[in-house]
Parts: sequence; structure tokens; C-alpha cells
Amino acid sequence: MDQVSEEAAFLFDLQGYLLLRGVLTTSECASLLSTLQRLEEEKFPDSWLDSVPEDVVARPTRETKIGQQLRLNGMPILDPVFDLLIAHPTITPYLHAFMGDPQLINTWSISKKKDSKQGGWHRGVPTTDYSYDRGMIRTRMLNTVYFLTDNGLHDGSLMALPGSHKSNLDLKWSEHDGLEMPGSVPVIGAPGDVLIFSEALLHNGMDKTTDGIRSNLYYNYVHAHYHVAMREPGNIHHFYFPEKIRARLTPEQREMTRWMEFTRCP
Ligand SMILES: O=C(O)CCC(=O)C(=O)O
Repeated sequence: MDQVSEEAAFLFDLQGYLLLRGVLTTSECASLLSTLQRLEEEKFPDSWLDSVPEDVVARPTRETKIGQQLRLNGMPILDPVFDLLIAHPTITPYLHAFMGDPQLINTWSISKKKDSKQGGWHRGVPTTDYSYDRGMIRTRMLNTVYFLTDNGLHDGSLMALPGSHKSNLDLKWSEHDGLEMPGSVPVIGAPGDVLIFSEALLHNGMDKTTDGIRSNLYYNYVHAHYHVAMREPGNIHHFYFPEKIRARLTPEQREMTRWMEFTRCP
């Protein structure tokens, strides 16, 4: 596990997540945030949606269906400033240590305003997609969340249920509101911090009761053998970068997106 300390591996395995402080510089956060804010004002024609079959669920580029929240999908497609996070040098060693052969799939942003309501407790993959075997931690899906603004207790921040990436029993998740979920904790951080978590971990977003906007970027990875197009066929447009985008990427970023070389997409 090059560059990932024994303590970090211990804690990731124990909790299902790590909060890494100060990964992005102030100026990196500022340029990511100002580009995001410019894009949030734009309209996207999404003509590709016309070729998606009616029975397939597809997300538009700009989503506003949750009150007081704005989500954009497919960040590097929208602006090259977001390439920086595809294979971030501080984060990449963790991806290799905890996944083996990570590949970037989904990228999105979530900006929340005051009165945005908490979501529901959920996990992206079952607990059987997390293992420790023959000295290796393996999570089939791992999410990385870059905080561009403060994620304080009342800012609509994430919350997590430590250990739930390998819990044996389920509760009725919808019956437990926010931090009333037994064992749950808020994940509080500052601009530039990065939360990395196994998608087998139960997580949720809290109510936002403060003024101002909380903006995060989400870069989600799967093991190379996991077939992303089968999982979410309607959203492949946001996952896949055509060669005209990949041509500008660094070798490390190309490696992290190499599944796209074998894929065609509308
Ligand atoms: O930032 C948040 O509010 C939570 C986002 C989340 O849980 C998700 O995108 O799966």
C-alpha cells in the first residue's frame, strides 16, 4: 500500500471512510468553485436524451428536482478545470490501496441552499462488495467528495454510519431521520478537505439551515471489472469522455479512464 499509512488503512477498514484534510489548495478550490458557479447558471440542451429509450431512467446534465439543490453531472465534460480530480495525486494511492484497479465512472456536483432537506440513508453497493482478504482491502465502488465550501454541522453536510460497509443487519433505513440513525456521525470539514468512502457505507446528507451555498464535487470509482454501463445505462453519457476530451488528459488520468477506450456512447 504505497503512500497509504497502516493507520489510514486501519481506520478506513474500521469506519468505511476517511476524511483527508487540506487536499486542495485555496486557489484550486477557488477556481473549481468559480467555474462550477458559472456552469450552474447555464442551460444544457441534452439532445442525447432523445436517443435514450423511454423505459430507461436518465439524468439531465442540470438537475433541480430536489428543492434548494442543484446537481450537475459529468464534470470534466463541462470544463477542463475538473480534470484535476480524475487522478488527484493525493487521492490516487488510496484508490489503488482500497480498490486494486480503480476506474472513474460518475462525476457530479451538489450545491445546496438554505432549507435544503436531508436525503435518505443509502449505500451504492451491497456490503458483499466490501472485503478484506489475503491482506487486501477491496471495495468495489469508492466515492471521493471534494469540499469546495465549508461543510459545517448545519450546512447540509454528509453524515455516515461508521462500520456499516460491513454490517450484518439492516434497519428500515427510511424510519431513521438524519442523525437519529443509531451510531451515525456528521462529516464536518473545510474547503479543500476530501471524504473518501466505500459505497457500501450507509451515508446521507443533512438539512441545511444556514445561509450561503454548500458546494461539493463527487468523483466515483469502480473496480475495472464492474460494468458501469449495465448498472446505469441511462447515465452513460455523463460517465463517458469521448477521445476529444481524453486527448487532453495526463497519462495518469487516461489510465483512470481507460475503460472508455472500449466503449461507444451516444
Ligand atoms: O452531499 C450530500 O448531501 C449527500 C450526497 C449523497 O449522498 C450522494 O450523492 O449519494
